[in-house]
Amino acid sequence: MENNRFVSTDEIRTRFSTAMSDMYGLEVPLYRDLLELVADVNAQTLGADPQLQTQLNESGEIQRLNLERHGAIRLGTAAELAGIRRVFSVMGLYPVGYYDLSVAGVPVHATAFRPLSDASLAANPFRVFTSLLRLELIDDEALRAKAAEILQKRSIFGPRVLQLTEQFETEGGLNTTDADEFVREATDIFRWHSEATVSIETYNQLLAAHRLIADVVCFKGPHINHLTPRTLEIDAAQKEMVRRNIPAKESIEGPPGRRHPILLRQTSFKALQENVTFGSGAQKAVGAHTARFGEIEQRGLALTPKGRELYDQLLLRARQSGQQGGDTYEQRLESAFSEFPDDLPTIRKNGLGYFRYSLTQKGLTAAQALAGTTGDINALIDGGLVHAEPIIYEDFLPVSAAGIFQSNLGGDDQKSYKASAARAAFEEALGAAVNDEFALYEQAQQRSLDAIARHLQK
Ligand code: OOG
Ligand code: NI
Repeated sequence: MENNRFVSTDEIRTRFSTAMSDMYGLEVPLYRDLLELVADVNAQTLGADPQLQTQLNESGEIQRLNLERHGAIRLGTAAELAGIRRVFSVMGLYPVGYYDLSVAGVPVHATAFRPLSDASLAANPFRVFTSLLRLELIDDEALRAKAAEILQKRSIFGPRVLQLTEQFETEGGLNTTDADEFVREATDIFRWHSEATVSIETYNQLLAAHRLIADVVCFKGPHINHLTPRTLEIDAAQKEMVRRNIPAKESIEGPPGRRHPILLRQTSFKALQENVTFGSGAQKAVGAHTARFGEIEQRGLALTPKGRELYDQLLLRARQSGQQGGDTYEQRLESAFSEFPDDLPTIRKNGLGYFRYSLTQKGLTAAQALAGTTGDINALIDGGLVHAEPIIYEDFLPVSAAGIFQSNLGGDDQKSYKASAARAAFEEALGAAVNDEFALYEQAQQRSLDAIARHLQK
């Protein structure tokens, strides 16, 4: 009874992701065009593929499809990251995975805040790629100190969002009115501010060190830099972007197109130039800043460590074979990935991906007869008693993330940092360990197997 006073964290997340989408749509109208495009492509894809429609209906995926989005934010200090962790936990978002972007010449490291349980992912899988700036990677000592000082002075959280977060933590939830207020206040953290907090000189200095440093340091808060809807057919979405005159990037990131999609594939439209006012009084100046963009993604099967290793290997091969031959990147990618099996039984039997198992109608009827047998899963599948459904990848591509960063910062300068993962420092700033994504998929798979075993034991 007690808990009925509270709305669920899933519900708060849905209200939040809707509010964010509405806000971003007002800030970046091209994002609304993208949503429309994705809805059109999805409707067309489903219309043309009744089998896919049935599969999405059966797995419940269909319910979340139009709600599904991810966003990305970039934070400046450890305190901001720790605060964001508390705010996000009110909406059932928890840190998963560690992403070291220094390998790609981007001075940040990151985690993905996302729901963990099957039920919460099904209710609304909204996720936020959250980066933390690594000032220690700025070589110029004076500039580093200046950036730190600017960041120390800002407070990205309003008092009310912190109060409501604390109330959630002490009381165990928020009622519907408080949840609405929380959502309004939390959305406000990620709003765009067209007035920079620094002079144009400081902005340019930071921009020269790295475009991303300027993006994080010079503004009042961590503006949401993109929101990404999920499409069922990214090749069609990419073509459609071009047809509708949306300034799409040249190629799709991630694995090539396949019959059975793996991990995720992403494309985007290029970052917008937006007017910004710098400084005040006599120093006031008008300039521009490039940060915000639009992105579309298609999600596929979650890979096991073995599958991920094969993926990394093939991707590297496609990239490195660039020098020789006249093939396009797409062709090289296709040819490298011909080594990655593209039928579900082979993927499954080779342990390359995660699956969710369930008894079929036939299996449910036969369960009594099978009672007490140990149930070799492959035999049960071959006998048509058990169905294996790919588990969808809920995370981000490290390499793709870097590509997206690079292509959307607006410049083509390639910085390089000595690759230096600093996971321990990141977790200390976060105030918690990040969850292991492989363990989460493994557990989801195991839970489905346990449920079958329990059924057979009855
Ligand atoms: C985040 C880039 C990562 C993705 O989809 O891989 C990302 C950023 O630019 O801040 O969103
Ligand atoms: Ni993204």
